Amino acid sequence: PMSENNVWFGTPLSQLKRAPQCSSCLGQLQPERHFKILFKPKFTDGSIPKPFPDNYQDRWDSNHVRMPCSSENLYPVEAESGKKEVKSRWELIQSSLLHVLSSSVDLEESILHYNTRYNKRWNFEALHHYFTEVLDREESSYFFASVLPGMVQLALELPNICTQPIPLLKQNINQTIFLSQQQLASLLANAFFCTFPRRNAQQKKSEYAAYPDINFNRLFDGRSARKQEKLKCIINYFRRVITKTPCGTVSFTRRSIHSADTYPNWEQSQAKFGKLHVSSVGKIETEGTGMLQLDFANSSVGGGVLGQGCVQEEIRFLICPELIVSRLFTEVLGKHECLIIKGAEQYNSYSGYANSFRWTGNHADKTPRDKWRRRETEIVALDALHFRQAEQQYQPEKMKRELNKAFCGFNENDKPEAHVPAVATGNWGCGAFGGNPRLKALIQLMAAAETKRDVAYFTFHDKTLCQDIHNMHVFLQSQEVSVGWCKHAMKQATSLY
Ligand code: AR6
Repeated sequence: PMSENNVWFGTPLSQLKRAPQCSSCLGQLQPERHFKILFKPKFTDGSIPKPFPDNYQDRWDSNHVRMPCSSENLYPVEAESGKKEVKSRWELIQSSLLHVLSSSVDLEESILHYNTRYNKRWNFEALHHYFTEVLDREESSYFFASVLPGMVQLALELPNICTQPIPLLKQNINQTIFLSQQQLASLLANAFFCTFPRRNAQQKKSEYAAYPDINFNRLFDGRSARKQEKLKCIINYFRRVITKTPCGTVSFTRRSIHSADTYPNWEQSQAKFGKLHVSSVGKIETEGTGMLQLDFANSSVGGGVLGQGCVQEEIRFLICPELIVSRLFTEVLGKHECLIIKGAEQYNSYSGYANSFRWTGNHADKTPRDKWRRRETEIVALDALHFRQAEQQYQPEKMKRELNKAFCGFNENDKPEAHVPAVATGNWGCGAFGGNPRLKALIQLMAAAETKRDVAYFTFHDKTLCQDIHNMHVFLQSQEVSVGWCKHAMKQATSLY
């Protein structure tokens, strides 16, 4: 039943597996070696999960996030005598933020008070523009009278909200961190006020050089219209969480498959292609609810969300700002790694893309929660290779890298097939990263076949691509082509590269 006007082909979306319908029953949430749970995993209806342990534990080392409220967080200040001395930076932060802040100029001054080194280097143009030109006077005074004090309180409550040291998700270690949405909000408020220590230095040798930046100073800088839309998303998020603290949780899992023999021997693979829904309309985050949703990531997760970037990954992080917290503790992804985030809530609606991206208002997320209080939204951050020269992507080792990366993202070890939701994806690595969508579609279909997942593929308005991917899939299925044969054929076809 195909015509030129078809917007989708293949299996109807309604026949692909999604959570929660396909989910297996979760056991009791409890700490394990690779599970760090920062709250008490006993949930009572509607209440906010309580931090665990009861009292703040300070840990100032290279395996944990260095917290702004640590007693070891010291800062040089000039004493009245003119002599330099070191003071508790948290005290400095508290006293600056507890001033009455009634304009963005006050806010800038406060932030710089404990970031004096950046006095001349940071610029707050976007922030000033937002509060003087984008918001009208009334909206602006509402922010400084009602929202900002709530944000300050949320930030300064950090030692009562995040009591347990937060481990860093370092390369080559499989680990999951569970945080409550309240904890995420407090961490994000601190990021907004640029309080995280050691995260501003940009040098190659600085301690966090292999981590994304987390303090929001970059978001405040410059004149671009994009920043104004980003600020609308962020401020709406804070308005929401200070009005009503969300009671859910979110988990962040670093999955690292470093042993080569865990990867399929692609050329020997007998796996057959599964179901495909391919559509030129629809988006991963809307039509793909309950599926494993791809984040077309940068190895530094979140990419340019705090800067100029405004494509798939950045937009996802802006509509679901809790994702931004991953930047606090996720070391740059290695080639055999991905980050899986379960439970992030969507707070913002949007339209457009890149320069036409606009915040279009608040979004009320109705996604059900699982037994561990996470929204049934699963996102996998997968960084494709960035091809500056198109021919490079056909080199066998590049194709293998992308196959293995996709495998790492899709693989749920031994979970029975009935319990793995479909993958919701699209032109992964084919925008900013310059990949060929026909090759990348095939690579993703192969990895999905190997991990027994069905695929929902959104071509983002490209009807020809939609038809082509469908035709390719029909051929592969009707000829009962195996993944191994396919890999072999790709090698032959690209032997010139
Ligand atoms: N749903 C489905 N498809 C989409 C959506 C969506 N919501 N948004 C975009 N597309 P790109 P990359 C399609 O360029 O090439 C970021 O800065 C659309 O066709 O975001 O992997 C990251 O941080 C688009 O052209 O992904 C990385 O640094 C295509 O997906 C870098 O970009 C690719 O989107 C990753 O670049």
